[in-house]
Amino acid sequence: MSAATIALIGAPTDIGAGHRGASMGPEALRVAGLAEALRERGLQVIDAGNLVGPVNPWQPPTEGYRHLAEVVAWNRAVMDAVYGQLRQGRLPILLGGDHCLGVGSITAVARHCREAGKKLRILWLDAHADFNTSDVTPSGNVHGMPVACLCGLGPQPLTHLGGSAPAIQPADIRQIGIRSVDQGEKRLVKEYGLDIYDMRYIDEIGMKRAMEEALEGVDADTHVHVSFDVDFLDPAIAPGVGTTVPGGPNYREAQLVMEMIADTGRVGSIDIVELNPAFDEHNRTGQLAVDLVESLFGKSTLMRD
Ligand code: B3U
Ligand code: MN
Ligand code: MN
Repeated sequence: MSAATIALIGAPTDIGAGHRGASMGPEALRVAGLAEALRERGLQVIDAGNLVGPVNPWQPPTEGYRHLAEVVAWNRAVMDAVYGQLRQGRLPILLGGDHCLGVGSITAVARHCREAGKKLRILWLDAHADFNTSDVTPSGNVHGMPVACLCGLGPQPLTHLGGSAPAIQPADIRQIGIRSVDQGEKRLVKEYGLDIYDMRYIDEIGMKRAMEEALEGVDADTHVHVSFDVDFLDPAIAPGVGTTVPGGPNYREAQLVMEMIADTGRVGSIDIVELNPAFDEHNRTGQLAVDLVESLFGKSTLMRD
């Protein structure tokens, strides 16, 4: 079976973030050789270039949100681009940009799955649960809210980006690596019954078993979407993000996560978000992200090829 052509989609914005610089993420991933690395694995890759959207006005929150109109505009562009690539049978990789763009990306993926009669499994790799609302957010930054928006909790233009709401059910998503959840956010994730594999749980049972549980039920009819927030990784190996949280997966654990996802053979779309070159050291976090995405496409660290 020939693998789907991969389409890289750049979304150079930090519109939902608390620090400037994630707008440079797409270029840092290109400079780190993402397309070339995947081609070397025998994959077909096209670079669809960068989307355009409003500049970041860098304003304080209004009614609990920073830059909501601009966030919506970027997410619309992302949704249309991701859906367009999926319709052509391609495997989109969204190069963010901050994680607010997960709303547009996953709304498109969910629509595609409905139309194709596929089950959806979202693997949300992140230090944060990203389940805040305007009532409980400590910052107003929409990159802390995309999972809530996708589950129907949030401002109407984001919850209804694809027409109807919610775009997904909490049961569609598994969150892995979580270690920073705000007070009000904790109550909400419990209320919505999110399946969270936090670092405490991973430390207790090990990454292998955690991933086996997170991937349980993935079968030939499942579309796996990987939403990879680079702050998932321990800051010791990935300093190039705006919001570092200590105690994340190390290099070996992160590789295992990617390899176990690759083994399903069901990856249909990916987000790489929150890479912030302004905080990086000679693009080492960008290079690590490329390395891990190679593993997501089957580059084994062991002799299994
Ligand atoms: N939970 C905090 C911080 C945060 C969420 N996502 C990131 N940072 N990257 C908030 O502002 O919502
Ligand atoms: Mn995130
Ligand atoms: Mn995060």
